[in-house]
Amino acid sequence: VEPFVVGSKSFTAVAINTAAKAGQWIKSKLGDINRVDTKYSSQDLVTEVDKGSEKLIRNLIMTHFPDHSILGEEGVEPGPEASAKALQAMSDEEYLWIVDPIDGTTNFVHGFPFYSVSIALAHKGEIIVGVVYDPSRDELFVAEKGKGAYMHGNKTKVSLDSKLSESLVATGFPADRDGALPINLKGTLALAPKVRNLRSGGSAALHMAYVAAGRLSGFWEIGLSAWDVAAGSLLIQESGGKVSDTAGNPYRLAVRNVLATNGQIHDELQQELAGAGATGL
Ligand code: 2AM
Ligand code: CA
Ligand code: CA
Ligand code: CA
Repeated sequence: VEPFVVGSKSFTAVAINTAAKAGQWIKSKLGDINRVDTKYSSQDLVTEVDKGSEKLIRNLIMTHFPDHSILGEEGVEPGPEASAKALQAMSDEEYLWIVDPIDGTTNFVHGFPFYSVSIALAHKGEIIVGVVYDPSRDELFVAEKGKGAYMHGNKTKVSLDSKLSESLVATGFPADRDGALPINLKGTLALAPKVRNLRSGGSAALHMAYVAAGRLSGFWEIGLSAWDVAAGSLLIQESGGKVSDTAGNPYRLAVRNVLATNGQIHDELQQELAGAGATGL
């Protein structure tokens, strides 16, 4: 991957190095968690490993780019309003790093090996670097605006599936049982008979990396935050796919209800969600 270079420092190199270091550290802590706390709801989990990973990531980024700003999940009050507000307060920063220190904390807590570190860099609101790292498989997905997306030196490309009936589609079951979950279940009910099959791995960032790599045809989820999606959105765009909100409006950092596909099935999937009344709150 040819990195963006500013002076002698490469944004992409720092993003890669930081995600890899955090991911390896997280993996070393698997099965060694003393306490699981809950945040917004009883399904919304956080561990000292989430906080430690975010600290490690912040320290590394700040060492290289002391003038840059960092928006990280564990630096923000829990709940959807607080995360939207935090993003809004920072969205005018020239360089903003958007960090999910563990995406898939529930999996991490249970030892289900599908979790990731997600790091994106936005310049004046536009994402220019996106990295998602899966420590369980040692897979690193990297995208640079206008320069393509890669997994370990190989260009990633979205799948060619052109119909829902030939598509493997993932979703996420939100922790918010009163709000987002019932909506997601409506969409699931509508789509399950139409697609080849559904999957739900439990890491939005990794699902998006899989859409970029052609392993999934599409993905949607209700009630996400910027750090779940930012890096994955660039991976998909640079792999030839499409990212929008579930109503079909173009992706932007504030999107909470995400629809991400190979492009081919985008409209069909969007119409099914809309028809089921499952595009959001
Ligand atoms: P997290 O593990 O970083 O919290 C699972 O459906 C996906 O939803 C994961 O990417 C998870 O990210 C994300 N998610 C967003 N909000 C959540 C919440 N309040 N509780 C749990 N998972 C949440
Ligand atoms: Ca979380
Ligand atoms: Ca997350
Ligand atoms: Ca997280």
